[in-house]
Amino acid sequence: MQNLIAITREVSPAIARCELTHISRQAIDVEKARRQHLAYEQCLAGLGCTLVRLPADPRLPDSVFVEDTAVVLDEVALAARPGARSRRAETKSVAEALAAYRRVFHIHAPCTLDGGDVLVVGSRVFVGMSRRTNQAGLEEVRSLLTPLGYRVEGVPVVSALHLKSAVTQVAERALLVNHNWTDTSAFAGADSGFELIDVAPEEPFGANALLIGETVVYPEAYPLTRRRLEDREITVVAVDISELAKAEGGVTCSSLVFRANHSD
Ligand code: CIR
Repeated sequence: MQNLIAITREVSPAIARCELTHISRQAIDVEKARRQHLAYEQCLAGLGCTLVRLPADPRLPDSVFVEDTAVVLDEVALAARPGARSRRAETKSVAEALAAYRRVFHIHAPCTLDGGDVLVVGSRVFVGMSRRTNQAGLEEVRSLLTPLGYRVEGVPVVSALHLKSAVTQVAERALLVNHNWTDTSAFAGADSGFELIDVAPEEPFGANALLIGETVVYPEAYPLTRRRLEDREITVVAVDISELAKAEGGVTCSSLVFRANHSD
């Protein structure tokens, strides 16, 4: 089994003040969110991840969503510069934790980049052009990663928070997509090599899945889409993330999963 690391962060006691873009504010039960997050972490551990758990920060409401603070590749890590001002201070502690595993490059102003907008599939890097990630952010990722052999492409995000709200990898050559939320032409076509699996129309938020090895960690809330994955022989482990979903979080958002060593 690969030696995988999962960086996570405890739920902030201030999560009620989280950023919200596409859903309206509902009360969040912090204790329940913590229990669900713990079960999620245990799920990652059960899939072979060694957890690196960062402490909660009462000044940073959204800090449980570590995915947005960095992008980790085999060779390097990028410390992001989140599009939401309230989230910028989240990157420091994550970058410090990442420094034990990777050389860390920092994304600087005027670039903005949320890790949730970066989908890496093999040597292809898709960067969502969203409200959180700007053109300068895309160009900076391109200039840092092209010399390492990655092909970096911008993808318009139409009405989702992040690219990975609308498309994620669920098998070596398969992507789960919500066609209404992003332009899927970058992934489609005979030469792309990707099978595109649509979310069930009743489950528009169902395109966010977390692939670890050959298992997909997936929200309990979307059984119809889950069946579509299982019908294709994809192994799915369901987790209940209902409280963090009220903060617009999905299953990829709450961890950064990567190989401990480049050679693994
Ligand atoms: C935010 O709006 O930034 C948080 N409330 C939710 C972030 C979710 N992260 C993600 O999709 N990668």
